[in-house]
Amino acid sequence: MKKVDHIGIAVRDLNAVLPYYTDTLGLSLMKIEEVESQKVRVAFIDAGNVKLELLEPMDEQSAIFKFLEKKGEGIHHIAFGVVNIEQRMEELRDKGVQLLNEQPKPGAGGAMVAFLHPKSSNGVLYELCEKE
Ligand code: CMX
Repeated sequence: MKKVDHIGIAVRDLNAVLPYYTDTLGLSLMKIEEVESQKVRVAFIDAGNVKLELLEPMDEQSAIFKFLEKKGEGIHHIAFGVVNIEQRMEELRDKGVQLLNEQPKPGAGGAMVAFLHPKSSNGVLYELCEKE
């Protein structure tokens, strides 16, 4: 678990914030997609050695909706790229880390993802993310 794959950032309105990333910061938009399983519309921004994942809630059931209501826009999670996500999850469980998923779920970009509870990660929501 040595590589950060992306940083998730909660936003209220994807279309409204995109020009800040592309025009003001001069970064490239890689793609926009809807992730039904997480109820989010996401844009991936190429930030060189890491991606920024802008997350807009699709509805009020989305974890991002609740986050925005409580904390407002900002950094939501940090995702580690992993190989063999199920094994990583088992190792972390054995070390007493609380996982938010029993099994990996389909995430953005065709990845399988799982989340670690911020309460057992010193206040940070971490994601494990395995690409095919
Ligand atoms: N980072 C750090 N702490 C967070 C947090 C975050 N993103 N979201 C919530 N918390 C903290 C809250 O501040 C709260 O702490 P206190 O009890 O000290 O106030 C605690 O976690 C519980 O938070 P809550 O607002 O009551 O929210 P829930 O318990 O309903 O849910 C969480 C929190 C993390 C369990 C839930 O959001 C979750 O299951 N997340 C995983 C899935 C997800 O985030 N999906 C969206 C991204 C999808 C994608 O990347 O594709």
